[in-house]
Amino acid sequence: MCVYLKVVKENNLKANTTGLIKIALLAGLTLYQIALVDHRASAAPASNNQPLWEHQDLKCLDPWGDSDSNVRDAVAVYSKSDINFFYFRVDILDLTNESDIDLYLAIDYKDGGNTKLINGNSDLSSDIQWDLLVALNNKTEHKVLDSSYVDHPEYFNNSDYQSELDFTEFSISRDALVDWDGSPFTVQVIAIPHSSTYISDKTSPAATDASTGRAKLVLVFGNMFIGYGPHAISWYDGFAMDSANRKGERRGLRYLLDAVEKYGIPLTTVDAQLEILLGLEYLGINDRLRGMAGKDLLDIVDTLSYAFFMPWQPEDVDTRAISRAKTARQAISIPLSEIFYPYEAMLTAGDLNTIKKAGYKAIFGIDRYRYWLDDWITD
Ligand SMILES: [Ca+2]
Ligand SMILES: [Ca+2]
Repeated sequence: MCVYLKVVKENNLKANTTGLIKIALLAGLTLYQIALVDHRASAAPASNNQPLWEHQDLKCLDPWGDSDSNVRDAVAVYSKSDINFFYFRVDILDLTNESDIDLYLAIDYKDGGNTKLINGNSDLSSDIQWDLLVALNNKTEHKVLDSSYVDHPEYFNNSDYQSELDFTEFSISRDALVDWDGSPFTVQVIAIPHSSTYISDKTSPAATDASTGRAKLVLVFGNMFIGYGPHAISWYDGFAMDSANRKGERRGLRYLLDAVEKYGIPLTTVDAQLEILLGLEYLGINDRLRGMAGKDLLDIVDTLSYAFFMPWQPEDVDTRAISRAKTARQAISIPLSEIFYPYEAMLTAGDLNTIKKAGYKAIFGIDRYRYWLDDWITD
């Protein structure tokens, strides 16, 4: 398989999906997200017996690229609690072991409070009136300050920096919120270069009962399906792929489908061409595809091979090609998609009408190919 669009770190995507993924969706059609792998917050095992993070723990997204450095660019804030502790997680665009960062979590859970992060220093302020301030100074020192700037180390539970997964997590005792009435409270993260006098990044204040919903993540694979065998089954099961460099490893479409089923994350594929679907029928793979489509786990975008639908053909030729493909697809009980993918995204503006009249609600395009048609798409 090859990945046409390099998907950068997941959290970057969460912060700014549309900015990072340059998918050329064309005007003139009713567009909707094509995608559509729902993103889950990373459920990477937390260290120190901290709980797993789930997407509902994600309270706030913050833009990437709004900091003086990637190592201090906060992109997401999470919180959760159990009977003993409050747990927080902050995703950083590129947390490294060498990151120079003082991270503050301001907690506003009752009336009154402070905005200054350092007593007497008005350069460094939160937007909320915090009553409790957790300070993680350059990863070596931590404080839990009350509104009188008194540190309460007894309230600090633990912390961890995950430089590979680019987040830090930490927890404090529930007792730290003295006189808390139990209602949702507000948190804000501020990142500062260690011992500096200016703010690198500041997230929006977020309530602990807030939700960002689930972000959309687009992963585009090409050449996932192949319709001639015995190569085909290897393509699916991965036996023969790159065996020289990856001895004993299997990788192929099957494993992606396994993951989709295991985690219940819907998948849209764009390269199951008609003749390939017929090949997959012979191999029995379509049984699985039909089953997954029936459970709304799989949308196989309608597409045609080279020379069937082409931008240089008359409209009636393209119209007939689409129509016959739909008929053939229905004959093997592969559900039609509401999305059409022109072969390698080659099409002209005039083709949009043809596609729309064929009943499609959106097209899938790949920015990579726009140069073939003289830059007719812009970002
Ligand atoms: Ca940021
Ligand atoms: Ca307050």
